[in-house]
Amino acid sequence: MKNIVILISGSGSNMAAIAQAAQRDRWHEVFGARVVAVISNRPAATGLALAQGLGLATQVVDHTHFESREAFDAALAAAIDAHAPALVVLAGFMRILTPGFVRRFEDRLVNIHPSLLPAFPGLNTHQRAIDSGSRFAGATVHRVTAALDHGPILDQAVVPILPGDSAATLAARVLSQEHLIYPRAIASLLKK
Ligand code: NHR
Ligand code: GAR
Repeated sequence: MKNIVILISGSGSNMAAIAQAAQRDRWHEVFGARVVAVISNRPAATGLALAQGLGLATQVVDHTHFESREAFDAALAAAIDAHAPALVVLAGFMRILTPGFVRRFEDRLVNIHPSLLPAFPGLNTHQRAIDSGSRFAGATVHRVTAALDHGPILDQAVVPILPGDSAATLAARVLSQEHLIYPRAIASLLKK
């Protein structure tokens, strides 16, 4: 069995898109894969209730309870390891991971970032894309390496930046594409 663990911090819409694709496309039968747990670093993440509504087990590892990034990452790694995952999926997960954590899950760790990487890594992506005068924005699924938002690219989607866009209207347009490409990129990793 290929276990999938999804890490979230917020609304969890990418998590839900992946879990729904897994059910709809019968990943259990096709790939021997299943989403086994959703873990949030924020107890207030609304994605936790969404995951429970989809029948998924949830856990919280609250980063504010740890005095260093290393201590938080060690607790998070232990929670993940309990599921012996084939894939660890960052879906709106908002804590930078230490090199030790990345090494431990090397080749099993993927992220979706809401820009056309290598443009606009890091935070506040949408406003920076608008301010740059770019005509296009998008989303990128990539492998996670120690260098933030710089791992090998697995898939991308492009959307236009329209006159009058705010960060919020652009983010919504990008997010609807994320929900298509993230399940597709994960399915293609499970195929291997
Ligand atoms: N960790 C590593 N090592 N490499 C990557 O590529 C990572 C990663 C952890 C998260 C997601 C990423 C994104 O897609 C991601 C990629 C958080 C921050 C950040 O600055 C930056 C990028 C991403 C996620 N976080 C602040 C921090 O101090 C906290 C911000 C907050 O809590 O709101 O960790 O954009
Ligand atoms: C998504 O747009 C995701 O790409 C982005 O946050 C949103 C999370 O939405 N991720 C980051 O910015 C990571 N730093 P979701 O919780 O509804 O999936």
